[in-house]
Order: sequence, then structure tokens, then C-alpha cells
Amino acid sequence: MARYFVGDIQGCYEELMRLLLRVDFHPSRDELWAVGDLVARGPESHKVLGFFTSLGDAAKAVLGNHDLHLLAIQAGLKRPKPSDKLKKLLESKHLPGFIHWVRHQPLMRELPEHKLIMTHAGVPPQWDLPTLREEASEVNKVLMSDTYLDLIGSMYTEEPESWDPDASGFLRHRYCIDALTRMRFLYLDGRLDFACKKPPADCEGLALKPWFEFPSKLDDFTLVFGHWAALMGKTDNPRRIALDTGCCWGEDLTLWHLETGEKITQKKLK
Ligand SMILES: [Mn+2]
Repeated sequence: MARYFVGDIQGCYEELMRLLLRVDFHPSRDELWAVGDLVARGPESHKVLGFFTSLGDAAKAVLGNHDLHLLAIQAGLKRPKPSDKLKKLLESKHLPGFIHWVRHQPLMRELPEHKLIMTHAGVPPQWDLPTLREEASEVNKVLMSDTYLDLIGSMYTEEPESWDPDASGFLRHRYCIDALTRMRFLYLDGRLDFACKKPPADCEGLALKPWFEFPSKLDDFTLVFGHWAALMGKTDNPRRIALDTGCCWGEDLTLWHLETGEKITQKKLK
């Protein structure tokens, strides 16, 4: 049995199939862990969700910001942008099943025997493992409930910027969603920055640091994440595994084989 972790697929179905063919992936034997953002921007989001929903227990995905945004679009709370290339997905007869599957994916997964945690964007450095488990699971309970659209509709505020252990309800859930699915840089006081998407070297002197450069309560855990294509897989820390290498922007899709540590890449096809 092999475990493969894949970066942000974002509708790049053909590139994913090529990678899985190259490593001889078999869902009856292997697992495919995905860091989220399965959909949007690339051409075949409908095929990516069709594939993941066919994998059963071999699929281990977490939700990214684009996956949550799909819930808002499907419910009519947000309009789809043509650049998201979601038309075929939104017109698919399988859409209700896809939405159901997305709503049942977690915001974090872990492999305790490897001291490994996967989220879409990262883990806020203030959080220990019990806090991460608790906050992520509270959000997932809401997503699986009949009233999940109240939370989805309230997501678009960029508030709160800071973790407040005494906050309650949606304020608390929104911090969790923003930190786990949208975070890149933090201010030096730990507040979330929502604006800068550049590589760290271009932001020196801006009073911002990448979230993974702060001392963390999870320093001895391996954190696997995506979301930040400008990193191009580089963090300078062997326990911080960045897998988004910008396939939907014309760069690469990256697959990481946990057991060997090998990274396999597929260039974006025309
Ligand atoms: Mn993302």
C-alpha cells in the first residue's frame, strides 16, 4: 500500500491521470490524499469530482477555499466567474452527489503514526493539536448539517483576523475556515493577512511572515498543505511540505509519495 499526496488539482484532470498512471496507482491498494482545491480555474472540475467520488475510502481529501466557494455558487449565494470554468460541473446531473461529497470532507486529516497533518492552507502557529482537531471538527459538523448555507453565506467578511479562544459560533468557525483554507502570511502579531499572494522573498520588509516561519506548537509534526502556488513547493523546512505548484496557472501538478519522500511532477498539458 502506498500513500500519495497531491497538490491543488483545480480541475486539471488529465494531469492527475498521467501522474497516477506513472506511479501505477490502484484504489484497491493505495490512497490518494488531496490538499484541497479540487475544482475551479482548470478545465475539468466535473471529471475531478467524478473521479474522487468514485474512489471510496481510497480518497482522502480536505477542503480548500475553492471547494467551499463551490458550495456558495451552487446555492446561488455567489455567481460563478467564467475564469473558474465551472460550467460543466454546475450543469452535471451528478452535481447533487458531488455537493454532498464536498460537504462531508474534513478541513484537516492526520496520520498519527507518521505525526503528519494535512490541511489546505496551513495551521495557525498558536494552535496545538487538540485545538486544531476541535475547531476543524466543529466546522465540519456545521457543513454536514441542514443549515450549512448560513455559515457559507457568512464566510465573505475577512473577520475575525485573530484567534480568540473565547469567540463563539460563526466568528469562531470563520477564523478556522480562513486559517485552514486561505492563510499565507501573518502579521508579526499573528493576525491573518488576506492580501499578499507573492513569494516570501518579495515581501521582505512588509511586516509579514509566512505562517510556517512562526514558532509553532506543531513544530515536530509534518504539515502537508497546498494553496500557495508562488512557493512552488519550497519552504526550507523538511517538515513543511508545500504541494501547490500552480498546475492551473501553466506550471506543474505535484504528487508526493509519503513512504519514499519522492516528488513526481506533471507539466500542465495544453
Ligand atoms: Mn486555495
